[in-house]
Amino acid sequence: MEYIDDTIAAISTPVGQGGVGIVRVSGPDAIRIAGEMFRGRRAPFDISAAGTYTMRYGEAVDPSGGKVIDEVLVSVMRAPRSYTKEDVVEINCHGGMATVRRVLETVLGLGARLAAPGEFTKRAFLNGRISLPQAEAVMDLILARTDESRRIALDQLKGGLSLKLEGLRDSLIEICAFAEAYIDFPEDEIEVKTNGHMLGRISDVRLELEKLSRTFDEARFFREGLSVAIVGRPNVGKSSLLNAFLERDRAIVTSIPGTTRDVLEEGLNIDGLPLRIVDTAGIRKADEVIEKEGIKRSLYALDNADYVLAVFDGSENLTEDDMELIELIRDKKGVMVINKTDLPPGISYEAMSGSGKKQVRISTLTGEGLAELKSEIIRANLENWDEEREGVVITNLRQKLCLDNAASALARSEAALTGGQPLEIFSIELRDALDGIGGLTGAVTNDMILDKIFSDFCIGK
Ligand SMILES: Nc1nc2c(ncn2[C@@H]2O[C@H](COP(=O)(O)OP(=O)(O)OP(=O)(O)O)[C@@H](O)[C@H]2O)c(=O)[nH]1
Ligand SMILES: [Mg+2]
Repeated sequence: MEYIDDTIAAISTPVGQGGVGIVRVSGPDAIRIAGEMFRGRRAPFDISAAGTYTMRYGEAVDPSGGKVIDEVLVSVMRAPRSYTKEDVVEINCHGGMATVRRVLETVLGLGARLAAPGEFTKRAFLNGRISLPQAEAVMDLILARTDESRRIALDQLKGGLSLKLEGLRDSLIEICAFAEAYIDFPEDEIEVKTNGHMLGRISDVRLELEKLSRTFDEARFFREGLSVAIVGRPNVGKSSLLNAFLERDRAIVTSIPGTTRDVLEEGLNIDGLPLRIVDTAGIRKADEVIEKEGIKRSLYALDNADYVLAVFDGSENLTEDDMELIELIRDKKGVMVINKTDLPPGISYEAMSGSGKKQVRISTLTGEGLAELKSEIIRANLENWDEEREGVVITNLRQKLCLDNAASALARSEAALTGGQPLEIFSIELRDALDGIGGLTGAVTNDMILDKIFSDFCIGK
């Protein structure tokens, strides 16, 4: 891995007005540069004499003319105990755009290079201070908007995921070495007993990888929100359900079928799980242009939702439109919501049970069943979450793909072994799995992948 050993600098605080702005400098010249533009407030002070983890109050000056740029606090963190494991200096100045920029320009004028997005964190990774998932957790933490996503990112920053994967990798390496010893000494026929032992260990690792991979969706729900579409034929009470969830009259509700014409999205929080809930136009055979367009959008929302609430009117018999909806949602994750339980029942529950989906009976009018519906949404989407939130979770698609690749390579290695194929094939698949895991943690990687990961970061981190 190519490592560029120069000094980089960037503004680490958001660009705009703020109380304080920070220019961060990292690399072999960081302390020299800070020294050349710093003047102690009362007595002269040489930054290069400052101890690690110290902060100095003074003025940033233009080294050419000696003009004062701003009052500053300069903190010094010496290698290797810094964010990047290099010498790091942070110049705290007033947080105005002109001031922060001027300080940065001065630092660049003294020989630093403007840092690329994520370059400080990339150095922390290349210098071995953090693993790749930890680097990604830094970005997740910066982007976290809910308390739960903050907690997930922080957990990953602690390095639990890499630690766990390292353990799994070690046990695969052992099996691999074992198998390769047999390849090198073919006269020692591999025993059926050892075969079974290796198979058992491999499938244990594969199950662990698959379980980790599944945590991705659930973690994503916390980060981006679970998208929930309320669908059904007209007049069953979809908009009423949205309003009941939000506890306000957000959507127009009337007794005229076809009231809702467009999709309507709102944010909602259930037990800390953020939902993006969408009310849609009633789906039926329609001729009118606006309604047809509305229904098109309903179908799109249905397709794109993580979870659907299929609403039915419990006071009426199932109609053809209802039957078609049941068909439409057959392969979607979701629940049947039977509304209007305050009215005399007219629906045949048996006719619905063929769908295989769970039914929840509610009345948006009286509020009956709403709590049960909420807990069903949580239950269905966060089945293993309680257990997982204490452990490690997968937070991005890159990590998930690495895991899935590793798991399928392991499945192939198992098939090779049980199918009596040559051990070479078995060992190639095992090595593929090892590469998948190594790619996740960053033990095996290349410049292109790293550039892709870090280019998504913000500048100054
Ligand atoms: N009795 C009773 N009436 C309800 C209930 N929920 C909704 N309604 C009534 O059903 C009618 C339709 O409600 P909406 O919420 O507009 O139905 P919708 O599914 O959004 O209808 P479209 O927008 O036309 O697709 C209104 O007159 C509501 O007052 C309920 O739980 N009980
Ligand atoms: Mg409506």
